[in-house]
Amino acid sequence: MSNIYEKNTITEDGQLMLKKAEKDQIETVWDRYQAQLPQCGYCEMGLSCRVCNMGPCRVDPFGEGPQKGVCGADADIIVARNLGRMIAAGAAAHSDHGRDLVEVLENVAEGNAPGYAITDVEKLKQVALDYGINIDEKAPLRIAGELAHAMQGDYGTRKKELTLVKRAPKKRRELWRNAGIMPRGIDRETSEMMHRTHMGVDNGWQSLLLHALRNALSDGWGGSLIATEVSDILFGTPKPTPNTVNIGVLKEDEVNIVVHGHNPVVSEMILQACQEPDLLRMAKEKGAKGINLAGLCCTGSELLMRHGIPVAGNHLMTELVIATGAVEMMLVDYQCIMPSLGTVASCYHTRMISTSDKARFPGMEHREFHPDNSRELARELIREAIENYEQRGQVYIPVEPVQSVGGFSVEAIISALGGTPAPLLEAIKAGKIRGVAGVVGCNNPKIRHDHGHVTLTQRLIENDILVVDTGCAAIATAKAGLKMADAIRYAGPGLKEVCGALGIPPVLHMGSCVDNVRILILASALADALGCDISDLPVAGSAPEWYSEKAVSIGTYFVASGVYTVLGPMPPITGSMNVVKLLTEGLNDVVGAAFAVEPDPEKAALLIRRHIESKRRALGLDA
Ligand code: CUV
Ligand code: SF4
Repeated sequence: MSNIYEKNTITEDGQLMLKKAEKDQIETVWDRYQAQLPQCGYCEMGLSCRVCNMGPCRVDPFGEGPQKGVCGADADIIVARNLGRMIAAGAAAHSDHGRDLVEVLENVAEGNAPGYAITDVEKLKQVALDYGINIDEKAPLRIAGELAHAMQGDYGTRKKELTLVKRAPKKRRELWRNAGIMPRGIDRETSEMMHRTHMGVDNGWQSLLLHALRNALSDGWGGSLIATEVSDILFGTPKPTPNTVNIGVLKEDEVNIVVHGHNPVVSEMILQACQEPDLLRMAKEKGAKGINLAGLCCTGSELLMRHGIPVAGNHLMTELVIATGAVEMMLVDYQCIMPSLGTVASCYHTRMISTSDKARFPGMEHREFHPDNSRELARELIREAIENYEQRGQVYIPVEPVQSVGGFSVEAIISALGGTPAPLLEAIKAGKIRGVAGVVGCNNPKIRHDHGHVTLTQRLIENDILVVDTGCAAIATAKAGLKMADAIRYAGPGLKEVCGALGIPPVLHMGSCVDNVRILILASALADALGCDISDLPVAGSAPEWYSEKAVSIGTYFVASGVYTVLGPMPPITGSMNVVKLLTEGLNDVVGAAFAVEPDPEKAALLIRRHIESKRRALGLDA
């Protein structure tokens, strides 16, 4: 690693853009990270508490200073409470995203959402059946209305168990009931987490952590699953589609529109507007060859999965994309949108638009999308973006895009397998594929950008472990060329043979962060086919570069669902060895899986391989 650019990121586009940003005097996430060092040691260990106004308090990890907060809370309580609140925030974010989709579904049913429609009627019917809705002789819109209503019921307090947990293996559901962690209501579990962590409520670190599992399960088998299913119903269930990735997807001679955030509710309407003939004509009149839509982060993955729309980068690339000077307009909704973006854009001609009623950003113009105005507003904004093309200064797009294939919903994977999971199971049984690993989550300036995702994934596929990925991890491996049609050359002999025969890459893009539930559904299908629980399978999860509270919720519902999960960056829990031990060992006795933490992806790959091989032995697969 010869220079700071190479130290910060493994990507060529990232390195070149960092150099450009420095020349343009743009401050990036890496600069601000450096300025924060050393970060607060108490907070890093989870030992500071701001829950009430007798504090803030901190516990001295060396045993010299205070060992208790003003209220008397010790390190175990403070660490568990802090972690619980992280999970509550993450679960709330995913589940509120799901709620916004349910509202669109409801508006579609009522005829109040021009431009939106029911795209996958089959899926609508199948999910409605899961909800016990009678679909006989009912028009799709009527079913959609009833389904939206039933889903809203899952958010509240009317149920003993969330509806869609029925998709988990029977043994798993029994385990959740026995452990007292069956999620009941999506909002309820988050609300209860906030209640329990109020001063003077739950001061048992074990009971706090158990509820944290339930809270995360309400995200994974509730809010996120609803988000994915309703997105498929409204916008289509993804099928394998070719696409391109990295900053090279921006076009020098076209109007570049970038969508960033999470909810396809906005990005899908922008996509429609970008394809309108009159707007394309207008772009040509302004001297552009066309309108080029590209995505960032998870809303990028949503468009990539369903329409093969290119993705310009993942989390740490979002500032650098603007520094190309090539972006006419960036539209954001919510989550993972750095509040610095408006400042970066002020150095270029890029217009920054915030679109959600619940998310504002400095230096952005607020143009609010609602189901009834989305179509019109999207067209209006694209028109303004085209106008802005004339304001462009110098443009720097230093790389060529990389080819990749995305769109691997569970339905698409099963169909690639010929209609049943049996061929995948056979390949696993025969040992050609040793197991399956989900590699998910964010970027974090604490880890060299994309190094964790790409290195871990390479080591796994070399060793015949099929990788399924989502979110920023999925964009990282796509940029690294691991999802090209001929990426099987990087795979071990068994995986290469199986993927080659099926015509799929060894790394399958399964979508955005809410789509992590697709991984759970796939795991459940494998467990059901083998007649075992998820925790018996040769599968593992990993979040090599995670940063967000959502990722903590995801990791926790993976583990609570029985998936051994290796985190890259250490969560703020090291102030309590009791909490660390429970999460990394004790949970095995509760949910049959636990966390590990390993920032070095080479070592993380060994942990995962060891885990997968031990599960294979336990199932008698290599006897
Ligand atoms: Ni939702 S949560 S940085 S965009 S994956 Fe990317 Fe994914 Fe993490 Fe955010
Ligand atoms: Fe301090 Fe207790 Fe209040 Fe936390 S809840 S800030 S530890 S007094």
